[in-house]
Amino acid sequence: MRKKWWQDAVAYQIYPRSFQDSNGDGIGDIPGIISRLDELKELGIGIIWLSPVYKSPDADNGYDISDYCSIDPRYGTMRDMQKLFSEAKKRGIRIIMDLVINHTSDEHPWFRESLDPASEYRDYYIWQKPKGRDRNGRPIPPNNWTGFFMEPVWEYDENSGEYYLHLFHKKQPDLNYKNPQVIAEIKDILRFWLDKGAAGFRCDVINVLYKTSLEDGKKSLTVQGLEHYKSQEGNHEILKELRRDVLSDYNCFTVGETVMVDLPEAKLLCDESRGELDMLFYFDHLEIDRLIARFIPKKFNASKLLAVLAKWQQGLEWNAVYFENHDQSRIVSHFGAGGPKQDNKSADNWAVSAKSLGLLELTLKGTPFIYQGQEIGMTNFDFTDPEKLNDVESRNLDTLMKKMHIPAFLRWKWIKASSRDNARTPMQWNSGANAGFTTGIPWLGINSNYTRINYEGQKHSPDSILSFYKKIIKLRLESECLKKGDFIPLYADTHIMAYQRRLNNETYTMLINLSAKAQKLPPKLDNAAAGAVIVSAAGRTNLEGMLFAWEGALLKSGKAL
Ligand code: ISL
Ligand code: CA
Repeated sequence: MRKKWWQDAVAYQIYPRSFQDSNGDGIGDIPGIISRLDELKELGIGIIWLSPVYKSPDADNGYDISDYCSIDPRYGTMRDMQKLFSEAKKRGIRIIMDLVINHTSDEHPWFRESLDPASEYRDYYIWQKPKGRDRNGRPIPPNNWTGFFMEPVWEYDENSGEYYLHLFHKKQPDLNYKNPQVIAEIKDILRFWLDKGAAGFRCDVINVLYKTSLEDGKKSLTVQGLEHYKSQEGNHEILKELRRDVLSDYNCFTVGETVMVDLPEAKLLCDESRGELDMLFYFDHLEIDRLIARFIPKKFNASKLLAVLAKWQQGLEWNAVYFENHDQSRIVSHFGAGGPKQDNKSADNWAVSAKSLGLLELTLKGTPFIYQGQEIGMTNFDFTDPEKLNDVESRNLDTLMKKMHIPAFLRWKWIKASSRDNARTPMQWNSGANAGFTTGIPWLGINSNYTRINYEGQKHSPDSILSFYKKIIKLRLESECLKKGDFIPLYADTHIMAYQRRLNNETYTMLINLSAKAQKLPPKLDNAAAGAVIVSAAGRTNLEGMLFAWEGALLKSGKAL
């Protein structure tokens, strides 16, 4: 039996370039992370997921890797990395690495070699002849697939007269998982990091590795062609092989980022007896108020949120639980009072909703992942000039929408809602210059609200969002019921939702108001709401039959209700 230590910890995602700069070049780095480990320990963190720090030309901020076994000089050295492992270990914190193996950078030596059709590396990537020629003699791409970044997925190489496949940026060519040599290389990379001290991996887009066929896809508004490579049998086989041949030799775990995954697929990917992934990140809950994945905002409804959460909480043995990451909006700007659709006027509402959403995340079953800055209620970016956008996805989206003659105000509205830059603005440590992130010029604009929202300002205030997170993380870590108890949905309407967590004789009841108006609790919840209030985001000890605006409250009852 594997001891599943990852089920007893709270994880924290670090996006290194935006966390803490140590040398004034405006880019966060590994020594910067080391200097902040005490803060993470104090928060109660047991696992760090480190977004990529490998050598990369940065076409997609490190998710395009040109050397899997070396550290990009901007982030530091391998010695720094080793120090990070050991300093974290001293504080009881394990580190999982970001495993980006669907694609490499086009500057990776494998791809460079692969440009030569005669090279043994040619078959490391997916090269295809044109389908034919058009009337002007121009090559026609091998199929009709569309990609994740709103750009063509086939890039033509004049030299060899063939195309290579890239589901993401053209500087991110997809590896060919029909080639056993590729899998052998990946095993070496896994071993390299596990031997250095990694405690596992967050596996980037891990359900699209295996392209069963390269036939045309069904017409689709989102990613066309998906049915030929999403969660294929060949993909399951690869995951099993990596577990069997490498991962099982170590005391480690994997969390998959699985794009467009549905519950039946997820069940297979996480079924313990199959030996593939330990848990996965799904996207459904963050898309309840969005159209076309996360691009176009639509109305929020709490009962939809509860339905989606319940489906996954009850559908899988163990979930990876998250509300934010480096690709998503800040949760307080998305479901909370910091968002465009909500009342942004009152600082109280911002704080109460940030706390309530934290309470919601930390009272779900699974391993919670907190994203840097979430614990202080950081909000979406506030720059107003599209020129300031860094995210390649947003920039491509803007170009595409321009071609479709979508007016500028609408383009900006949608980009503001969906841009990955929302989560990528630098961490707000204090109210000093550049929010204490850097002494130089930050690589991406710092949100001007840093004088009001920052770590230092919240550290010593017992009522702050940060102090609240510390308190509920502690509560969770001490409760088997909150970590592992069953999830039972109780009630939801447009604004409020309620659920219980139960284990043996213990019952916790969670009530949350996701609206800007106070809400009466329905009579149906009389019994559930009769328990003792353990913690309320509005600081109350007695609910008196209602929830304040944005208030979340956790109650405890001696027995199941
Ligand atoms: O969120 C998305 C789909 O709506 C995409 O923006 C995102 O690219 C997708 O979730 C996959 O994300 C991961 O792989 C990408 C990288 O750009 C992301 O940062 C990473 O999290 C390619 O490696
Ligand atoms: Ca730096």
